[in-house]
Amino acid sequence: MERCDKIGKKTQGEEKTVRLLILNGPNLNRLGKREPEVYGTKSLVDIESDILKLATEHNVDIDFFQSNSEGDLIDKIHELADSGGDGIVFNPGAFSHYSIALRDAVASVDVPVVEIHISNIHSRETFRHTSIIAPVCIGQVTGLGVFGYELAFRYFLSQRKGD
Ligand code: CA2
Repeated sequence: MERCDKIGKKTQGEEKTVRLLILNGPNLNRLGKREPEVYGTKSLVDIESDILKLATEHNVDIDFFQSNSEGDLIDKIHELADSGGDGIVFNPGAFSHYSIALRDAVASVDVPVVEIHISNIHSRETFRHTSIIAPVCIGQVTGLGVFGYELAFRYFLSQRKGD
């Protein structure tokens, strides 16, 4: 059974275009600088350039956005949805654990969202065990390191119309 409708739009030449957003919340712009034992050694720029390479190979229209501000993340979610985007790979960072406003933003759009965490939030401090955003996402990847971004990206690829 499909978890969500197939994504993407047919263009004239029957090629399917898919538009995805890789969205990162607070402090993720600091990746690679500290705590490599928890988050690995890659910077956010490294992660984004790996995904951009994949997106180019698979003809996916991709956008990247990181912000430390709740409101900017909310605006970006609305913007992607209102402009007919197909999916969001979202690491909400610490907002996962307490931002009702971000949860509401995800719930307010039709666009499927996959939540990702680099670390395993369930094996860390108790305050990280709950994501209040996860229940309004179609799924969550946690604890698989930065590979989680690629897995979520590939999930959306698998959902492309005609694939
Ligand atoms: O594991 C994840 O991806 C997290 O979303 C990362 C957040 C954390 O608050 C979540 O509980 C789990 C932290 C963002 C990055 O924080 C840094 C801390 C030190 C060095 C670099 C980044």
